Amino acid sequence: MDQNALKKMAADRAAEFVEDGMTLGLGTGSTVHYLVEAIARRVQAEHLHIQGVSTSSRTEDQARGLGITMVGIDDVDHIDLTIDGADEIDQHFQGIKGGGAAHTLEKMVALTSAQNIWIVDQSKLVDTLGAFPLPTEVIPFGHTQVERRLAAEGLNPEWRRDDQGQLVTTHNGNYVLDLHVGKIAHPHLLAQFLDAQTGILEHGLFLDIVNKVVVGTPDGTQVLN
Ligand code: ABF
Repeated sequence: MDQNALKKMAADRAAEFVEDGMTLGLGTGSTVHYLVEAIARRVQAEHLHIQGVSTSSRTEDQARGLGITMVGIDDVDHIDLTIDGADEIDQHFQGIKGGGAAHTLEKMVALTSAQNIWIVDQSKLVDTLGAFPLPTEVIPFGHTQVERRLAAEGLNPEWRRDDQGQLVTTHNGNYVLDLHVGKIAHPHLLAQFLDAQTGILEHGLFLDIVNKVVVGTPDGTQVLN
């Protein structure tokens, strides 16, 4: 069964956790693309009254186009449930996100949510975080100084570039610096270090955030709590 089929499996299962009346956080990525389709089907079939808060213009456009009411994060006083993808999840439910360059908005929405669910295919489950390069969002002013500082710490920073070799910019107009750090034995310590770095707006370590993980596997969907 190919990876997309496993992603769709997880997304379809996670859509079942959506309840009428919810304010939903909608993540970003290819797995979430399937999720938004599944939620839209339920909204139409069951006449659900929900409103969505997006984490990227990609998700916003897709959801609106499928008839889901979308509101801004500053138009709501809470989010009941956020469902998002992830790049890596370890056995302690710690994660790396940001492969889609949307991790700052994703973390803002996640931290505003009463419940968080991640939807992944089984390839995202790892013993230890770090095989996936850790994304950081860096403001343009002084970005080369940030790179120099992180390189001196042995974090192997690499600017994320598009197919034309141009620096990728985020929704906020910042750059993405991916850290090739290998196995992250103590993610909380690395998160604390990155949180203290002037110039780094946000990093992709999502620690102590998720409540439930829905995994697509060839043997069916697993819901991990
Ligand atoms: C998003 O989900 C990003 O943080 C992460 O990179 C992505 C996973 O992408 P996909 O679902 O396409 O594998 O939230």
